[in-house]
Amino acid sequence: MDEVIISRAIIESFNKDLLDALSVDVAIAGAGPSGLICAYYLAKQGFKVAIFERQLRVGGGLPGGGMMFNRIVIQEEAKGIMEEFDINIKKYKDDLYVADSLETISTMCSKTIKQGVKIFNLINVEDVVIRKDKITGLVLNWSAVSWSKLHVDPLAIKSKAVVDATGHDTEVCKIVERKIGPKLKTETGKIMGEKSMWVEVGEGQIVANTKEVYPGLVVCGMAANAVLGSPRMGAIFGGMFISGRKAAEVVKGIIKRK
Ligand code: 48F
Repeated sequence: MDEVIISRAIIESFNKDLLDALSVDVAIAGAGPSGLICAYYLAKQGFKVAIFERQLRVGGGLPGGGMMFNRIVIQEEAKGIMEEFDINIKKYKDDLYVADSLETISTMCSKTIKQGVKIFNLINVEDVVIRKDKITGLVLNWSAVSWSKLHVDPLAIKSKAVVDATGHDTEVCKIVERKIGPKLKTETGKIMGEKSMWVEVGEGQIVANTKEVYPGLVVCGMAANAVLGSPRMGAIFGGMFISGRKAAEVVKGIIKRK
């Protein structure tokens, strides 16, 4: 065993994947539940997908469950997605089920990677590439660079569609609004902003909010509700999952249109 061989194995293997990700069908910002599910359904249909996640770990808000009680609630409509991933759920009451948040996120992450999705953690999406009024890629840098505020120029990748799955922060849409002006497909052209918690309305609107908000850019998960001005919903995740699956269909439509 030689230290240099270990180093070479890591660098060569990672670089091969990163080079391959320079041109993908779909680039997703954020490896929370909606981003992972969107990626899974796209990869299952043969699309080449990369996710860029700025944290060390995947999962976004899911592992934390509700107020650090590591359980999530899902409703009947999302049961099929839990079954597809083979995640245990227990009926609680009426159409509500409870699942272990750690089992949920680890299984989703594992199955998404096994489906062929490349997930790059510790990489921050800091800008987009725009050509002829269309988003055509992402601009990336190491999270450590942005956190330490070092002045280091980023690198860029090309994609046929981009998904903003960055949750409450709607980071990609914020960049678009800042750089292009109020051109998002919302009432004002701007990010409408997330409203206070209202589970029924939030869960009811999230799927309709999952759409293309600028040519080549789709919003899903909590980002969809925040951009379109709908409420947050806390630790119920059915809407997030169904939004991720719908985003995959919206992206498919964009790619076919080209
Ligand atoms: O926040 P997050 O889990 O978003 P989601 O998939 O799910 C929302 C729920 O977790 C919860 C909820 C349930 O009702 O409201 O909040 O919509 O995952 C978003 C991920 O995006 C990453 C962030 O670290 C998180 O893991 N992220 C955010 N900004 C960037 C980013 C960025 N600029 N570049 C890369 N990743």
